[in-house]
Amino acid sequence: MRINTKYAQGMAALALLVSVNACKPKDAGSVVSGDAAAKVYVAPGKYDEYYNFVSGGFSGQLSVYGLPSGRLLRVIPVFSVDPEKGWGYSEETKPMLNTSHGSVPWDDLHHVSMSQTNGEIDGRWAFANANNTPRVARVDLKTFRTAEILELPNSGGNHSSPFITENSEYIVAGTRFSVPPDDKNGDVPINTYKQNFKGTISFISIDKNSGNMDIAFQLQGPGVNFDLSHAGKGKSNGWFFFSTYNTEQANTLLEVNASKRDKDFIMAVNWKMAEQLIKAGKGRKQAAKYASNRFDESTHTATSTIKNEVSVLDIREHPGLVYMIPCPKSPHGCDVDPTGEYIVGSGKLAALIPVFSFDKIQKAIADKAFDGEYDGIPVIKYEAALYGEVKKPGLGPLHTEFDDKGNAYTSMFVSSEVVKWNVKDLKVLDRVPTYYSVGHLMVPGGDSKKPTGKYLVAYNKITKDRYLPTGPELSQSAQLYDISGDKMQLLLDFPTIGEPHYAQAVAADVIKNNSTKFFKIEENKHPHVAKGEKEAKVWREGNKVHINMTLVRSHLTPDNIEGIRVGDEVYFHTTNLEQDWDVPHGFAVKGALNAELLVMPGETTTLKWVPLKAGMYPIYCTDFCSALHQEMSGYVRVSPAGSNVPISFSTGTNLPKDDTATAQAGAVKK
Ligand code: K7E
Ligand code: CUA
Repeated sequence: MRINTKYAQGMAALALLVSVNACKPKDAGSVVSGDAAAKVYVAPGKYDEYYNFVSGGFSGQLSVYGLPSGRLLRVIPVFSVDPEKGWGYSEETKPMLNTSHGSVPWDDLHHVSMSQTNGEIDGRWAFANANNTPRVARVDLKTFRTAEILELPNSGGNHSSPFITENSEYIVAGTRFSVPPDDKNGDVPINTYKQNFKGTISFISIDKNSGNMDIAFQLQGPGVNFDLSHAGKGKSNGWFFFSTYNTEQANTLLEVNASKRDKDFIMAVNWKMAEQLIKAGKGRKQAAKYASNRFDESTHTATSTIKNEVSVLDIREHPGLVYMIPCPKSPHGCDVDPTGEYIVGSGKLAALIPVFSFDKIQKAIADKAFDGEYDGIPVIKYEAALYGEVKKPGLGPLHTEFDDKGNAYTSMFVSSEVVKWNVKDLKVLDRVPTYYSVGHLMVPGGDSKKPTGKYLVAYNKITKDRYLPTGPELSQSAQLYDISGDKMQLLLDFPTIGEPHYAQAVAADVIKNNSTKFFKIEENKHPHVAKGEKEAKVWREGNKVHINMTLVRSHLTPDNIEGIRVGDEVYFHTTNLEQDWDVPHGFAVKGALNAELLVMPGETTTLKWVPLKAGMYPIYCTDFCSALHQEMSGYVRVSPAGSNVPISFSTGTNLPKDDTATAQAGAVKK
C-alpha cells in the first residue's frame, strides 16, 4: 500500500497535537493544608473582602462571587436572556439584545475588564465581550445591571476584548475570526482567505461621565486571528499589545495548518498615534451597520439605535502605527506587568515564556532592527525586543497575572498548574497543581498598576472527580490560592456558572457603598408609570390593551380585569411602589409565551401577553414578598374576539352583588 505522504504528515502533526490535550496531574489530591478553612471562613452575616466578577463563557452571563468565601452573590444577565429576571423578555429590556441581525438572545462571554482611573480599578463599570455575534457590554456597578451593549461591525468572534486603557479612554476589541469587511462582498470562496479576509480591531471610546460607548475608530490589518490583548501602562501607556495566531492565514484544519510557523506575532499598536490620525481626518469613512443599545435608568427603558458608519485606518497606509514582534508558537495571553515595561506572551504550544521589554521595543523601532515585513508591517527582530525567556515553566502556558511584589503567575493548561516566577530574573519560584486544566487566572488588580498580593484564583475547565457526579455534564470550577507567602497554598474550590474565562476582582469597599438600594419613585419617568394605586388604569387602543398596574405588599392594583379579548395585545406595565431595599415583586400570567417580570422598588417594567383562548387567567406575584405573598394575585377574564364585555378593572370592590357581609368585610379590609 502506498502511503499518502501528505496524509502521513498530517497524522504526525495530529499526534503531536494530541499531547496538548489537558491531562490530570498525578498527585490529584484533595488535601488542603492546615489553616485553609480558617482563611476562607467568612462568618454568617459577615461580608467578603473582595467582589469577584467572573465571565460565564457560553452562559453569556457574568457572575459575582465573594472572596475568599467563594459564595455566589449574583448572576448578572448580559448577553443571554434570563427568564428569572425578565432580561430580554420585558418590553423595556428587549432592545438590549438587538443587533444588525435582529434580536440575538445568547452569546459567549469570555473576558471582563473593570474601569480604571490612573491604572487602578475604580469600581464604576465592568465591561464584557461577546465572542459569537461581536458585541461589548457595560455593566453599571451601582445597579449590577447591564447598561449598554454595542455591536461591532467588520468582525467575527470578538475575542481579544474588552481590555481597557489605564484611564478608561478606550476598550479594544480584536476580531478572532478574520472576515471580509462588511462593505465588501463576503460571498467569496473560503479559500480566498489570503486575498479577501481582513483582521479588524475596534477602539471603543468610553464617555468619562456616562460611560457610554462608541466606536472611535477601527484598524484594518492582515487577516489573522487576534487572540488576546492588554493595554500598555505607565511608560507604555499609549500602546496596545495583541497576540495573534494563524499568521499562516489558513482557512481549514487550523489545529494543524495554523500551527506550522515557529513564531506568530504580538502586534504592538501605537493608539495615541491612531487617535491623532483620526483627529487629523485620516480615517476612511466606511459604511457599516451595527446596533448601539442603551438602558435609560430614568425611564427604566432601553433604546436600540442602528448606526451606519465607522472610521477606518488601514494599518498599511500609516507607517509607525503598528509593529509585529515574533512570539513563539500561537500565543494566547498577552499580559503587561504593573510597571508597563514587560510584555509577556504565552505561546500555548511553546516550551518557554518570552518576556519582551517595552524599552527595547522602542529602541528596536528607532534603530530599525527589523526582520522584514508581514503584510506591509515591520517585524521587529525577536532578540531586539526580547528581555528574556522563562525556561521550562510547564506545559501549555495561557495567561499571566502579577502581584505587588514583582512576581508573575502563569496558568499552564496542559500540565494543570499555576507557576510563579520573578519578573526581573525570570526564575521559576514555585508551582502548584490545579484541578484541572486551568485557563485564566486572576489576582485582584492583577492586570492593573496596583495589584494586590493576597489571593489568586484559577479558573479551571474540567472537574472530573472534584464534585458529586451530576450526569454527563459537570460544573467547571474556580480555585482560590493564598499567595501571600513564598509558597502558594490551595485554600478552596467552588463550582462556577457556565465556563469561566477571565475575571476581575476589587476590594469590596470600592463598590459596596455606591450600590443602589432602590429606584426613587418620584424620579421614575417611564411613560406608563403609576406612582400610586389611584393612577392604576386599564384602557383599550384598538386591539392593544394597556394596564398601568401597581405592586405593593400584598396586592396588585388592579387585581380584577375584564374586557380583554382573544388576540388582544395586552401590556402589563407594572410599577413596584415599594421604597425600601430588597422588596422586589414579581409578575406572571398563565400561558404567557415569555417569562416573569421581576420588578425592583420604584421601577416600571412591562410584560406583553397575547391570549389565544377565552377563559380565566390567574396573575400573581412570583417573589415571596410578605406573609401574605400567596394572596398577592388576581384574575384576568378573556372573552372571545368581537365580544362586547366592556373593559373594567378594580381591586377590592368587585364583589358578589348579593353578599353584603362580604361587601362589608371587604370595605373594612380596605
Ligand atoms: Cu478562555 Cu480568555 Cu477566551 Cu484563555 S480565553 S482560557
Ligand atoms: Cu409581591 Cu409576592
